[in-house]
Amino acid sequence: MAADITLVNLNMLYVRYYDSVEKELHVPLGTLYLTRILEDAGYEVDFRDYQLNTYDDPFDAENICDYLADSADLVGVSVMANLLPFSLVALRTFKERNPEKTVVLGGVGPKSVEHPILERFPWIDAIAYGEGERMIVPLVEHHRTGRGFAEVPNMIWRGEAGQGVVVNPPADRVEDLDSIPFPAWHRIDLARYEGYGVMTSRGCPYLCTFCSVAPIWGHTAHHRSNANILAEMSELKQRAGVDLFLFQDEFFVCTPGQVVSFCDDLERSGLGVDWKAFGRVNLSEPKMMERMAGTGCLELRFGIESGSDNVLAQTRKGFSAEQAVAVVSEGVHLFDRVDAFYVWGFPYETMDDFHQSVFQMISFRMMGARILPSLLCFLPQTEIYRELKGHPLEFCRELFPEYMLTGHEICRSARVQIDTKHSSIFDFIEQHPDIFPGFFHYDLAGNVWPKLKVLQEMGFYPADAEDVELTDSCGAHSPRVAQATSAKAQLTAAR
Ligand code: B12
Ligand code: SF4
Repeated sequence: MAADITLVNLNMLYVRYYDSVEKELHVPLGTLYLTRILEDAGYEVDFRDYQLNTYDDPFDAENICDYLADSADLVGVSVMANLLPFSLVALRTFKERNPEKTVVLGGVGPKSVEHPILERFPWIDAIAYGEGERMIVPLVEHHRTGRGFAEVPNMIWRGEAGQGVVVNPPADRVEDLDSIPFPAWHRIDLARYEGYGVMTSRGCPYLCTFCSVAPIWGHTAHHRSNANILAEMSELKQRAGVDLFLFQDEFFVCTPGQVVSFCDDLERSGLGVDWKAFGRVNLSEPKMMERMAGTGCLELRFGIESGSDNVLAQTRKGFSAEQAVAVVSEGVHLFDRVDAFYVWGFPYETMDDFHQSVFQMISFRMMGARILPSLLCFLPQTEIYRELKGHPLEFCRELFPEYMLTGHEICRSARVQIDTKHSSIFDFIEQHPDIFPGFFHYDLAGNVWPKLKVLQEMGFYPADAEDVELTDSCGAHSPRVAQATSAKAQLTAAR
């Protein structure tokens, strides 16, 4: 029997550093959640994880066509912003060869640019927004029965002639996250993966202006119960011996009380596993961090963003540089590793502000924290992008915000190199700055280059291939436990 839908995960970590390709297989949560929902409702899902492809060049339209050669009539593709250009280009070829198939995009990549995508690229039939659990069953059912998209919630689609782009009303958010069944773990060979992510919550109530996650979930957070999270962890441990979990949600640390209660329940469960999580400076008090470290948390990651109170205030970060210093100095004595994420290149970040960040980064590095700077990325759903009010951004083929790798560039230090045979993808990005603003920069000459020079001089970007060996490709998600760097780790090693 032909499947009711082919669901493809295109969310992947793939970076070419010098001569090597860094790939890290992470469980594809979004599409596995949807697969499970559909299976429970009696539909047949052809689930495919493109992370497992074996093509020499995974980012070639021909290979995507080959990969989808025997797909169902309805094809749903999950994509992040970095692979949005490639996906759009590749799906064009796919649709040319399969005009009868319906192509639906989903995931965070098309967020806030659904209209121009549907207006300009007729080979995309519709784009899903919000939580897929709310719309995936009606999508498949209405497609099967020929009713189209008109009554499917959370859909944006191209209407009949003259109707333009139609935005269907949103479904309510899922408030009781425990009611969502666990991802369809039985559809993947768990043992092949390195990163086992778990989402303990959805959404974040803060209003950081550069954030691309909180707007996706509408600035409202919902949490799973401890029992529900632990049941998922236990299932993964039983199925595949998973003993390191990556809590991928931004608001795991929501209140110290909640985190301590989770640690208590984790200890009581006797699971005996390690984990990593994201924290928030103003919510991370010493007792809570102590409890986390005592129950297997190896790594806590903070979005510090800037060492300048001026920038912190303008980005509405909700804490001060002094608070960050207090929390990081405490954290490095408790965890094997503390990650400190910074964003640089804000339009209003003066060189003075920037130097305050660099000074703080150096201090934290000396304490053993791992410093992860990222050049500001103007994703379309962010407030900081809207604040530009049309101020033109600049494109530079040698330099992308770390985020925005398309798969074709070779990273050399902070610079990227592009083989001319792939230059059409970069032409495509340049032709659509409103769809792909994340690849563009604010004031290269006055803002980006001078700051990058300082960061390179201070060793925050790898200078050569050897340095790269020492760098984790994607600090935000790394499933590795080696190379502990904190004051705690140094102390343990010295004993
Ligand atoms: C886990 C994760 C990863 C994993 C993905 C694992 C995988 N195979 O799926 C890995 C490690 C690969 C990854 C990599 C990257 N990531 Co990441 N990642 C996340 C994280 C923390 C959680 C994603 C997740 O699992 N969510 C849980 C599921 C349930 O939600 P979901 O995927 O959105 O899916 C739901 C809906 O979107 C919808 N849906 C999803 N797909 C589809 C498809 C269809 C057809 C339909 C109808 C609906 C639908 O239904 C789902 C259920 O409700 C998010 C932050 C976040 N909170 O979202 C960042 C995030 C997605 N990542 C981001 C980025 C930028 C990256 C990188 C590009 C860069 C980086 N430095 O992190 C890299 C890729 C690097 C490279 N060069 O290749 C950004 C994306 C921004 C954007 N607008 O695209 C986010 C939002 C974080 C951020 N702001 O920095 N990431
Ligand atoms: S940057 Fe972090 S704290 Fe700020 S809104 Fe986004 S997820 Fe929330």
